[in-house]
Amino acid sequence: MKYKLLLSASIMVFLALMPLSVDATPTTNDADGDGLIDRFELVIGSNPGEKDSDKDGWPDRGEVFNGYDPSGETQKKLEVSLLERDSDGDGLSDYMEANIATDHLDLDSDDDGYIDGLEIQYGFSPLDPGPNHYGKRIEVNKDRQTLSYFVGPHHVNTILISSGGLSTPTPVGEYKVEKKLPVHLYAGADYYLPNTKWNLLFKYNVRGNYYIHGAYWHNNFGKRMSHGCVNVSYDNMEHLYNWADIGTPIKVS
Ligand SMILES: [Ca+2]
Ligand SMILES: [Ca+2]
Ligand SMILES: [Ca+2]
Ligand SMILES: [Ca+2]
Repeated sequence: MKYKLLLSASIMVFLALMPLSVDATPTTNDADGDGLIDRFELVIGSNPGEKDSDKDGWPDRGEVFNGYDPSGETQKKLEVSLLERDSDGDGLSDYMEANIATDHLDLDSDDDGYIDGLEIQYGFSPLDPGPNHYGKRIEVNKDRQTLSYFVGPHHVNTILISSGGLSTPTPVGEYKVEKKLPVHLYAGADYYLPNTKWNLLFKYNVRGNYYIHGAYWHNNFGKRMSHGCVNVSYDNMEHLYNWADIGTPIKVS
C-alpha cells in the first residue's frame, strides 16, 4: 500500500515536472549549443541543428558576431549585421525579438495598438495586451563578460562587454542608474578619451565614478580591460542607453 502510494506520488511529480521543464526554457532553446538560440537561427536562416550551417569552417556564431551571413555562400561582410537588423522597423532588432519571442515581422505582436519597441521602452510586455507594467533591470556578468537586460520576464538582449582589468576591477554589487550622460570625458594618468557617448553612471567613487558606457577606442569586447567601467560597443550601447531609466537596477556579479 505504502509502495503504491509512493509510486503514484512519484508519477504525479514526474507528470507535473514534464511540461514545466519544456515550458520553462522556451527562450533559450539552442539545439546545437552554438550560443545562438533556435528562434534566432530560424529568423536569420541558419540551421538550428548545425554549428556551421554553410560548412565553410566558420561557426555560425562567429560569422553572425563578425557581421557575416552564416548561411551565405559569399564571405562578404553584410552592410547591416544580422544582430542589428530590424526587419519590421519597430525599434527592436530581430535578435532582440528572438530573445523576447515577439514576431520580428509584426510591429505589434500582441495587437494592443502599441508597437513592440515602445512597449519594451516603457516597461510593458509586447506579448501581453493588458496594461501590466513591469520593472526593468540590467545584469552584468564579469565571468562571462556579458551584460543582459530585461523587462519583467522578457530577456531583451545580451551583449559582450569589457569590464575592469585585474588591477582595476569593476566593483561587484547591486546598484542603479544614478545619472545618464549623453557625452562624457574619461581621463586619467595614462588615458584621455574625450566625447565618449552613452554613459550610465552606477556608482560614485572619489577616485572616479563607475559607468556603463560606449567605447570607441577598442574592439575587444568579451575581454577584461577597462579602468573599472563597463565598456560596451557603440553598436550596442545606443539602444541600452536610450532604454535605461534613472533608477533602473544594475546588478554586477
Ligand atoms: Ca543554435
Ligand atoms: Ca559557417
Ligand atoms: Ca523589430
Ligand atoms: Ca503591442
